[in-house]
Amino acid sequence: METAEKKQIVLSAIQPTGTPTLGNYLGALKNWKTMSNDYECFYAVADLHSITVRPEPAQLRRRTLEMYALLLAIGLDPEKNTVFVQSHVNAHAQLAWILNCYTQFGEAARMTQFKDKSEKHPENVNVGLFSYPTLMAADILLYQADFVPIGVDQKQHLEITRDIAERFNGLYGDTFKLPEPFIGKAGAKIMSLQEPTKKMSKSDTNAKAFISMLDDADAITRKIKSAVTDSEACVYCGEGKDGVNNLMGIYACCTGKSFDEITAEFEGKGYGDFKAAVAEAVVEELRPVKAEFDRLIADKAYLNACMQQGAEKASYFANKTLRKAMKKVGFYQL
Ligand code: ATP
Ligand code: LTN
Repeated sequence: METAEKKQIVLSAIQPTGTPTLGNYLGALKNWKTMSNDYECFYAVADLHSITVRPEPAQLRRRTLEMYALLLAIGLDPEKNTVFVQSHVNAHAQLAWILNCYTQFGEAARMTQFKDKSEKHPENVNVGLFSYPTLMAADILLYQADFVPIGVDQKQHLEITRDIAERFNGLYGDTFKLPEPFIGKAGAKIMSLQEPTKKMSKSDTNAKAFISMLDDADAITRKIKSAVTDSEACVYCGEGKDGVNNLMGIYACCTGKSFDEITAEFEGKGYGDFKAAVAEAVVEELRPVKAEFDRLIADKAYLNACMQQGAEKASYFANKTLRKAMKKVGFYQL
């Protein structure tokens, strides 16, 4: 009898800290969608992580629902994939505690995101911010994930996840699969439209620096037209041409064209034509997502039902790994 080949497992998560940007979309979410056809996928709204920056409670609730709707709006099928909210699956916080005890203070202190965020929010350098990577490791290891689609800024957290898993496996025998990062080439790091040496970030105070996934066509076109470039007026990817490189990356991600093809397409043309084409490609890319989001966000009962189902499916898998880890550590079993 023919047996269906077991699919490899993918897990990723995104924090509900605001409307995601084109950077989040091209760097991470678009790959989530692509991978959802070929892998067994678990995708989470990382609400536990987001309280490290103490959001206003009503805002956190609203953003969690919106982020969940947005994940379905990009085309993730809640029947085929497991789409859930992290705090609905108790195992995440439970395994994170265990992993805290197998992580050295020094290795957590080396995380650049921790250093960056502590500098940005000196008034709230909490222990949750410090142990952020062990919660992320728990997210990943609970599902025995083979691949984790992320933007390049999260690579260090993937490395610490592997280190913790290896250490635990070394002490107690095989418990966790060692996950590989999956970093899409072109969209790995989309830069700010205003300061193209900085990553595009939804928390940027200058709204012209980022494109939100729910911006309308006018706003997208305006922001791309005012994107910082250089005085050369020649479309190719080169050193010191951060703004143009970034727009080329965005265009490549949206159209599937290579950098060489893009250079050829705009030979002899200026930045005006180039920017107009980039804007149109981005508008077309995001248009169906926004339409589907608007439809879904009006149907809270449906979203709640999907969340409930996602939480149950995720808990089933996560609890299996959690029980295994608890047994290995030596917790008394009833
Ligand atoms: P913030 O800017 O508020 O600190 P963020 O935009 O980095 O947050 P996260 O929720 O931390 O958002 O990231 C979600 C995913 O998007 C991660 O996989 C991250 O690597 C990816 N990502 C974020 N910004 C970019 C970017 N500019 N380019 C490519 N990928 C990105
Ligand atoms: N820290 C991630 C969000 C995140 C995540 C995860 C990503 C939380 N848990 C597990 C991949 C796998 C970020 O994007 N800032």
